[in-house]
Amino acid sequence: MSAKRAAQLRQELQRAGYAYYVLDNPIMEDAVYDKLYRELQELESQEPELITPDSPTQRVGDKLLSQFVSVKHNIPLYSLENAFNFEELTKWQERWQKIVPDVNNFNYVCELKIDGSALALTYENGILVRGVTRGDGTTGEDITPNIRTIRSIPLRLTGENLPPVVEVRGEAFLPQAEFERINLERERAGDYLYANPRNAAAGTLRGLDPQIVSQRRLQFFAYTLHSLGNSQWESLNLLQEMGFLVNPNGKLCESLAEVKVYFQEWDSKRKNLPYLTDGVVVKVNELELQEKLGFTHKFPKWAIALKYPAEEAPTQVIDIIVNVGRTGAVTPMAIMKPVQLAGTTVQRATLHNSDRVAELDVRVGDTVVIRKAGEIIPEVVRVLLELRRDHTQAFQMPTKCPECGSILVRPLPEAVTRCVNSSCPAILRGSLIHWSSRDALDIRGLGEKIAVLLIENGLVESIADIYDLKIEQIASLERMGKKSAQKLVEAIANSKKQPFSRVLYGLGIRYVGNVTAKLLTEHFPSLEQLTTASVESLVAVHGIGAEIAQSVWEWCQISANQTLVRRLQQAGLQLTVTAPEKSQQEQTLSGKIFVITGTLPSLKRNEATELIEKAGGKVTGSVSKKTDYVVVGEDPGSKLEKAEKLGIGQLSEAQLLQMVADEAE
Ligand code: 1X8
Repeated sequence: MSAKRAAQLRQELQRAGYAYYVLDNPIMEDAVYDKLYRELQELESQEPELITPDSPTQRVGDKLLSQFVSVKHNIPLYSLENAFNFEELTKWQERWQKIVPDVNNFNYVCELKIDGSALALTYENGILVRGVTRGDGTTGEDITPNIRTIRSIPLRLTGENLPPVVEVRGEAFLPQAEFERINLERERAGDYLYANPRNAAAGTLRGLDPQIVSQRRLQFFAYTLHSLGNSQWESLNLLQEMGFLVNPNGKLCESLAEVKVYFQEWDSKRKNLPYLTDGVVVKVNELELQEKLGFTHKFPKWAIALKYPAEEAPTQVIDIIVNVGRTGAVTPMAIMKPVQLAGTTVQRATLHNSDRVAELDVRVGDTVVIRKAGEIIPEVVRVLLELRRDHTQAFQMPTKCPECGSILVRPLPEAVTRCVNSSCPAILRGSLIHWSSRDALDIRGLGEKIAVLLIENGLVESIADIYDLKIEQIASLERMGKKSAQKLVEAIANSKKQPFSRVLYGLGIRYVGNVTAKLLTEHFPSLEQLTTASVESLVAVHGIGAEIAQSVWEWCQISANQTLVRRLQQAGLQLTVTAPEKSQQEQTLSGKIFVITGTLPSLKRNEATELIEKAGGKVTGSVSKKTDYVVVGEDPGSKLEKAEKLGIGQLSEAQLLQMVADEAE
């Protein structure tokens, strides 16, 4: 009686789990699942002989493991040879074609290379009996109890006429969001952080407590099937039929030309995936041909990994300097041995602030890992302490401004150290560069080099001074001809025609980005009105928060700023709105729809909403196909799941702030 009931429950729970974890298409309410699961547990505890190894209750063992046993792979589980460009890919083809000169009818299968941990699973009579890590390719570790916790790995294969022993290989990995959640948890617990999802997946799989492994939502993409089928493409289909999760993005290609297209297509598309990929695996499709080609002592000859340029790279710190920005903020920077990173040569990385430097404990001479996240300046991710030399010294933040010598201050609770000397040449230089930048007065030819020359030669002590510059003065500067001097003077004169909102943005008032500047000029159509406005009347403008209002008001109280404004007026700049300015156009997030889920690390939800709206975006409450981005915080809800399902781009708070950076500065 109860045996039959147990079998039915097992089957039904298996079906529901498969629908949920593999098909990503639930067929049962969570509460119903839980109820049935508990019923099965109950039956099994009353009659332990009812327990089968493929019962859903057997996913999570309650025994702590002591250590893992080494197991030799029947067929080596080698890593793949890498190709870093198409030339190397072509050479690979030439190499294998030499081995089989009479073969001219073949295909390739392209699959995304998942940044995880390779596993070999053995099924006997359809039941999972063993799971082994790659190890050194010849021998791995038997981690079966941990592997059983991965819900997208079937404990029993589906399908008829399966051979008595089936071996399946694939990649266990952590989705990016799960990786971040785990690291956050570890940070709270004071544990060291995993450097990337791959390390986190590998570390998790080798953990000795299956309960903990079970809480980390590892996933598994199956990609290799031994002893069945005639081609890789067929294998992928068979694996799917057996109940595995197979990455849906594989493609059958007829030539390297098609492989290239696939590779390029996925270079941008992969950024929207919820897991990391670092390249494309290219395999000869025909299994018979694969067998003929065989292996070198390290790699299969019939497959290669075509890698995307690394976004992280090791290099060495030559020096740590501090940079003083136009707001006086002092930023420590690492100067490094030049290194290739995501396609560009990098030799500087930001260390953000003194807290971050202390946390990293980065020192001159250290070997560090740097990373490029999006478009921003690369950052130092961590120090390879094992490679630290003797006699290195911890970095000390200077107490005096390296440019003007005045004492630096650090107004708590800010993490930022500042030079507060308003006539500091670094601040003047930064202000001038900002003034002439594209979104401000757009003065072509007045970049960093010229700004430095003008200031060093005493020609400019205030932004307003550039409007008094004479052609001869500029022409007398190092490496400046008469012609370029003439052009620069013209460009400066032309900037007087720029609208008031650009002037306001150019002044570089804290928190007044170009969007806020436009908003302010709409409500205060002259600088006169703006400088005499009260904090209350500023806050009254929809979209202007207390911080911005306070910042604007304070700026206006400073007499040096009042002098600057007067001089700009005399020079003939536009300090009133002449033609109506549109505020909805040219905004960074114009037309983009956002959904926020979870608790963000620093912004409150209404603050994030405000930021997005100020940059022209829209925030809605639920995820749909129309959503452009979800901003993901801690403990994200079902919105994230839905977004993942729809393949919608995800942003961290930091990335959101990056997107709206020029609004918030
Ligand atoms: C490693 C990987 C392979 C695939 C995806 N991701 C990987 N990390 C795949 O074939 N789809 S194959 C492989 C290996 O053979 N070492």
